[in-house]
Order: sequence, then structure tokens, then C-alpha cells
Amino acid sequence: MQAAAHVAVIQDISGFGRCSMSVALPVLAAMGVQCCPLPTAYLSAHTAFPHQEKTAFLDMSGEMEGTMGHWRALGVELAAIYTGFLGSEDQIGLIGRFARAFRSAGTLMLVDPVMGDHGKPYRTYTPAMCARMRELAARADVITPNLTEAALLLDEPYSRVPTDRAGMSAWLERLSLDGRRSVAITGVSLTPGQVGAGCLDRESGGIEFVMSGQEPGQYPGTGDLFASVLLGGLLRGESLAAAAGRAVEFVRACVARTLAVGTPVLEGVEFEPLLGELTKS
Ligand code: PXL
Repeated sequence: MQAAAHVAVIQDISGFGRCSMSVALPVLAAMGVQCCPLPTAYLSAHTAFPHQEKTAFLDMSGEMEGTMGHWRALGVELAAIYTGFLGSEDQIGLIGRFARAFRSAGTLMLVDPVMGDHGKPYRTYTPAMCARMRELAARADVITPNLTEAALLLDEPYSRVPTDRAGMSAWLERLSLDGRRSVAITGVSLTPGQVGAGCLDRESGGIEFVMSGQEPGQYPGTGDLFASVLLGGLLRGESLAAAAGRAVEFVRACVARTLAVGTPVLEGVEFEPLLGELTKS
């Protein structure tokens, strides 16, 4: 019997609205991973909610620094480092140092370059943060940008997002940095009614599009859900395309359920009742 893998989960905790840490921890736990949370910031609610001027925001950079020292003293070993939404520009450099301290030959580094959606950066993401995110993502083994983030990483306008297989394959190649990192772009739609992920696996060099039926709804936090399921699959030894296929189907099922239940869009998807699906290999 094998011990659960340790994974450092580096992203914010949002108090209301399912996203980031409150999605990553249950998903990875259901998939047999021991999560080691390293919160970047606390927000009272994610950034898409109204009354943003009332947001309680705590930057946790100081605690991140302290955690690094403590974990070093404890000799913590990590099977994966998983980063998502970050609270400030300086944190991106701090995570670079974290990776140098804790990454060994067998550590998988997944950077979800959380920066924006629907063609626009998130409210808290400055151009300087986007530039630093590009540097962090350059060190990753796997990145999981949505279409907006893919455009930001490539410094292309959102209007140039490819809509066909050849164009998307060219973006995947560019994002792989000459095959040095694997890439899964989310929110890709090449045929009407189908949506999924475009994947370039650096192990094989192959490009695959894993698609499923498109549900008529869009929810915050689905990128976090995708990246978390993908990582759980990779840690189980699945190929990038197999893990992405599992993640695409899980997100679709959660969206379908949420539409059926009719809960508010900003609260994100009802993934909790479906977590049992992830315990199956
Ligand atoms: O789902 C990405 C995300 C994570 N964390 C916070 C966010 C968002 C997207 O809006 O606001 C705080």
C-alpha cells in the first residue's frame, strides 16, 4: 500500500463563492492526495461578486515566507507544487524561491496561471503581475490557462484567439516553450456545442483535443476545478489527455447539476455531491 502524496496547494482562500482553495482541497483529497495548503491571501468573497469595495483582503506573503522556513526545518517532501490565484506581485518571486527549495527530481509543478477570464484580467491582476506570472509559468511542468490567460501568456490580443484546430495547435506549441512544458488550454471549442481542453503532452509531443457536450451555463471557479482534477489524475499516473478528459467530464457534470439545481451563478458549481466520482480510478 502506498502513502498519499503530499501536494503544496498555493492559492487564495475565498470565503464565499466556490473557487481556488475551497475547490482544490476537497477535490484532491477525494483523489487520495494529502494537501498541504499554503494560502496566498484571504478574500471575503471572490472578485466577481458585487460590493467589491467591501472586500476583506489579507495578503499572506509574510506567512508564506514563515511557512517555507518551517517546512524546510521539517524536511517536507512534495510530490507536487500546485499554484493558482496569487495575491501580489512579490508573491510570484516568493513562489519561485519556494520551488527552488522544495522541488526535487520527482516533484510535478503545475502552474494554473490564474489572471483573467472572458478576455479581461481579474480586477486584482496588474500588468506587472501578469508579466511575473509569465516567468513563474516558464518553470512549470504543466500549465492550465483558459483562453484569456493563453492570450496573456503569449502577449496576443484576445481577438486573436484561434478558433480552429490548426491555429489552436500552433498556440499549444508556442505555450509549450519548445516542448519543455505540457499545456492544457481550457474553454476550447472547435465545433458548436462542444467544449473542452486542447492538450500538448511534452512526454509524447502529441496534441489532443478532449471535448464534451457544452452545457448552457458559465460559472466561476471551473478553471480551478479543472486544474485540481487534472493534477489528481496526473498524480495517479494518468497521461495528460486521460487526466484532462476526466477533468473536462467532471466539470461538465458539475455544471449540468448546478443548472438543474438552479443555484446562483456567482456561488460556482455544486461539485460536492459529485466528489464520489473522483474516488474511482
Ligand atoms: O477562479 C479563479 C479565482 C480564484 N480566486 C479568486 C478569484 C478568482 C476568479 O475570479 O476572484 C479570489
